[in-house]
Amino acid sequence: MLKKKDKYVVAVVGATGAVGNEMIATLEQRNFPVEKLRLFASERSEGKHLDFRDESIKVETLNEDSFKGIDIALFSAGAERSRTWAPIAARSGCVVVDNSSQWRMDPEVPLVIPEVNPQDLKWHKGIIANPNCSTIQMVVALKPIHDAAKIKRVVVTTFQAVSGTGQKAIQELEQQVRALYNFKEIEKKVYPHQIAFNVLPHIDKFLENGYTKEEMKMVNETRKILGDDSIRLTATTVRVPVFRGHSESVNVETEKKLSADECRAILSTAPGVVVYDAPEKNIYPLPIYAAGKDETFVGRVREDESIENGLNLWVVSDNLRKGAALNAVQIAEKLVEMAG
Ligand code: NAP
Ligand code: 12T
Repeated sequence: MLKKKDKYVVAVVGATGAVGNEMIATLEQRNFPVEKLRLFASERSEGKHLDFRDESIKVETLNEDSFKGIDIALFSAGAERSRTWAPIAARSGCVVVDNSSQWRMDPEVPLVIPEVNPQDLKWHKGIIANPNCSTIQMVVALKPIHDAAKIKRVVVTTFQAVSGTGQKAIQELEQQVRALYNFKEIEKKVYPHQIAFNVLPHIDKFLENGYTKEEMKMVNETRKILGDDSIRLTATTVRVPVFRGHSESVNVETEKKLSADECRAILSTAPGVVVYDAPEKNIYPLPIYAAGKDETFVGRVREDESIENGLNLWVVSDNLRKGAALNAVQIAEKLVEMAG
């Protein structure tokens, strides 16, 4: 449990990455009560410094004693590092908010979206998991609908930005676009196919059931967060040549009937949601406008005319903000609020 203090010693593990960078910026922008910030990355980053407020902070490598004196550690250095280091950090008395997939489905680890299930923070044992980016924005939009009309089934297709895969994928899209404009050969290192001007129905690795791991994360994490295993859900996750901002086409079947107007009204008062829905004026959520913002934008709300009680939604959010860094910092803020 976090002890009440005026200010906390905070660590970011994976500080030089796409999510880590955003975590540092988010801590600063939200004025998190940081006493001291410690930054960790691999040996590759030795000697690097990163800015926080008006300080330049040296990036360190991890060792068994790294977490001594740290109150809260935000992890974004990949599942393998989380497997090894999160338990070591927790044993040092530090509360870990982990962004990787390593601990999400562990029954001992709460999986939390602060707007949806903050109560689950009460039973943490030192590690708290941040859900997958695609799951977070979908569930932020689904929760108020579930409360109002009980969701029976969800069919979701995602359109995911390359920044979800990290710095190397951002560079890969940039370099492929540049190469193609110069009639040069493209290089493929991160994705198995060209991502520039293409669409790949493949995120994370394939599993034996023919789905990808990303698709099954959406199914299993949603049930855990909503605490409802009766919800049926099926996903297709797709990579698109967008730098920042995941988009999702979400089809929902509910027990109770909700009209499109009722759904918009419910969503317009939901925490973290902005309804952006005026198709007659070409107004609907777009990743280029969601990038850099905190909210989850919902538009194209319409009834699914093929079933009794169905809705279609278009849900867009910044995968590095609400999908990762912001959700993690909001968890830390809740922990501070709850600290005794
Ligand atoms: P990234 O840009 O590739 O950054 C990876 C970070 O991990 C870098 O800071 C890297 O340091 C560090 N790292 C690698 N090996 C390390 C080691 N042995 N010890 C310490 N640090 C090490 O990746 P990213 O996109 O930021 O993603 C990082 C993690 O966040 C992944 O687990 C990913 O699954 C997760 N993630 C979660 C969500 C979400 O849905 N909540 C969204 C995106 C990503 P160097 O710069 O020194 O190599
Ligand atoms: N492979 O946090 O490639 O489990 O976009 C998030 C994003 C894993 C995760 C991606 C991934 C995660 C991606």
